[in-house]
Amino acid sequence: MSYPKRYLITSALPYANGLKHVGHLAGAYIPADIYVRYLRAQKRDVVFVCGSDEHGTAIPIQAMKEGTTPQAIIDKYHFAMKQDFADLDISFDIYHRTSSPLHHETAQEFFTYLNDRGELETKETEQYYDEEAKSFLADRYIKGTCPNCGSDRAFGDQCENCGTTLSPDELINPVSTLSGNPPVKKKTTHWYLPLGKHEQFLRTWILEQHKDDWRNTVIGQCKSWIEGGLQSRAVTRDLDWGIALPSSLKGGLGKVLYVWFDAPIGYISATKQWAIDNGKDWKPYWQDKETKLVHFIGKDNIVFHCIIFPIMLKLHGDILPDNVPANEFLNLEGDKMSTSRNWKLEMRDYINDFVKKENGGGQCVDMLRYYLTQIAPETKDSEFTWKGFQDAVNSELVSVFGNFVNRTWVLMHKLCNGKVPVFHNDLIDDQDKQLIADITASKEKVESLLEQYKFREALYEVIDLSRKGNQYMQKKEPWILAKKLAPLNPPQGGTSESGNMKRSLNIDDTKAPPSEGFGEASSLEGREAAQKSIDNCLHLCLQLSANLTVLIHPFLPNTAQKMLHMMKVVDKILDWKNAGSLKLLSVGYSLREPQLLFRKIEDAEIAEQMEKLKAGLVKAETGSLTAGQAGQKSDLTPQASDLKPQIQYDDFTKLDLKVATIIAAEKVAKADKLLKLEVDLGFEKRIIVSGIALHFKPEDIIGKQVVIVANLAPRKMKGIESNGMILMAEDKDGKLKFINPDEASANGSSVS
Ligand code: B3M
Ligand code: ZN
Repeated sequence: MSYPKRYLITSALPYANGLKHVGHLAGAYIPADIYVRYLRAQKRDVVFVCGSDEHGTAIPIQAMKEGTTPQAIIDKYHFAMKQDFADLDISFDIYHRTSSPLHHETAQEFFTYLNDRGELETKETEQYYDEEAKSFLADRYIKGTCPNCGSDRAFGDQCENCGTTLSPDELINPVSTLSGNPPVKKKTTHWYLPLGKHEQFLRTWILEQHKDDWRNTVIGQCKSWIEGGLQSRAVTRDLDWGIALPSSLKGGLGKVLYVWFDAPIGYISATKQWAIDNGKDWKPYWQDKETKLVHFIGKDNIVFHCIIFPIMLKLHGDILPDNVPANEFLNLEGDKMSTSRNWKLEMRDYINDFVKKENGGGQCVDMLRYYLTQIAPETKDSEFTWKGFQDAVNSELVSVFGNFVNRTWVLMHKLCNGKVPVFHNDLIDDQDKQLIADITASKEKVESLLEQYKFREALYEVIDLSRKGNQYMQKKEPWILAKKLAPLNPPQGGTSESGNMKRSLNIDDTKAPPSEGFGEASSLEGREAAQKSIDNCLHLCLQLSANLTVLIHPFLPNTAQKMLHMMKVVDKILDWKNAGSLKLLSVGYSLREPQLLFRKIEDAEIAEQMEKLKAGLVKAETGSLTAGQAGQKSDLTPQASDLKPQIQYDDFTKLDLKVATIIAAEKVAKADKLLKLEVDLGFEKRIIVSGIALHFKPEDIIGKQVVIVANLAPRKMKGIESNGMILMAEDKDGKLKFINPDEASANGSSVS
């Protein structure tokens, strides 16, 4: 089989606007790391690049939330994310950042190259502009009323209440989030990448050439984009955070590259920086057809990596990705992971609670890597549960893999003087032959699965091989054979060492056969035969352990290192070509004492994590009115809804909040969402029109006590003057609820 000359492997560049959770880890980082470690073990020429994505509106929005500058935000999260990846042993060759001057230059050069060759179009459009802030407004910077559900907290790109995708023009009563003023329309010119021109190329390249080797989920998304009609995409923005357009460009002043134009170019600039740091040439990695480029991403990034970036690469004369093994999403305990609802497990939380704990370290890193690979959302969404994590660790890593290696070592020390015993060929039996066949076959199996990005199945094969080792040992029962050696080598029943051995072998004295066999074993031949059987069994189990070290290494690097230490061998043994060999450990070589590879996960640890998760959710729900809705979305979308800019006490006192009782309610004609309510304020009755008809039946709410904004300027809706606003919160499912006092209050009393 011939392999590509070199590999360039990328993981999605995470936005530097917040810490990332284990869903991201499972989607784009662990699979890439497994693949890269495997390629390195194959001695292939591979570079693994990643870095922080530091542009786009997500950054200044986060800065507003945290009351700081965009620069402070990217510095904070860039270094924090870099540390998280390092703590979880994601072995990037470089973790770069898109705010670097090298990246700015590279992205500008790329844009200029395409523009100079006439591959971009320009179009003049009208866009919302904030005259006070002197700034065009990105869609996310405009708020207003949703034309679909009537929520007054919709953004210019999407309503978080009903999930509808919007354009700023569709918002009713739009206001700028920068100044709070209604924005005005102003002409602006932008550069567009005409995707439609490349439709035929995409059809041939994806739908024909890659129809069999790309994942179905990826092909499916590409197909629906292509069939849905490819629109031109603006690649520039009016924004003051990002990569400025080249200064020579007419009309480019004050504009930046769209973040999704510059971010994937980040893979190229990261490669350049890696080459500078290592005295290499970056060009072949992006320009030589013999390079295999693979992008590891989550499913929400498919269109950018399979359609838009490849068109850019083609136009720029670069190579195209050979595969984009995108993963689906990982849910958590039955619900979508969500930053705003705090329903998530951040990498940092796991690191603090497990890896950095006294009994944590590398084994806890590997436990997480194991579980996330075992449940990897390769073909459909999957689910992280703490119970599942505990089961995977305790009943697979500890009881199968760890147990096999441990009992092999304990027995080898006990019965073979701590040395690799000889294999007596003349005594080979069918069980030995079967195990040898399994060892030899597993290399091919694991390798072929890894080459196809089937990491779940590949890991299963490795664990299954250790399971076969256990079964083999169970059949061979060296601990029973050991009894036949007894007269010459009496068991040290009372010592802690043999107690240890029993524990780790799960041997129960009461179940061991009685010692009548001893008489028979006392013959020299009997003893020799028993020793030879033991030798053969442990010889094979040790060779199998060495094989497992090679095979498990891409998945669980810390475990492999521990096993290397126990075998007193160096990294060289991890060469992939060693897998399948039955000569990895030389006869007579003495090995170290065993170390436990994995500890058990206790019930209490799981309970504690569940408590934490729930406590986080409670906090988020009480902390924000829109928390429920935000949770319906992937948290990769910026969530600006949680916190508004700070106000002064005086601003607050301008609001007149009062208790009132709904005394009449009816639907408003020709408006699905509106109810006309009459409320009693004690000192007066008045009419309020409210967009809650989808949530409440008029007859159900009469008599309810509510809180209203009593001094809101009157506004006409469907011809009816509305005098005030009713305060609402949303529950977890996005249903509206009234805010009402604990116990009945006097109508007209102030809320403060
Ligand atoms: N930062 C989106 C994300 O984190 C984006 C990926 C860029 S990859 C070039 O999902
Ligand atoms: Zn809506």
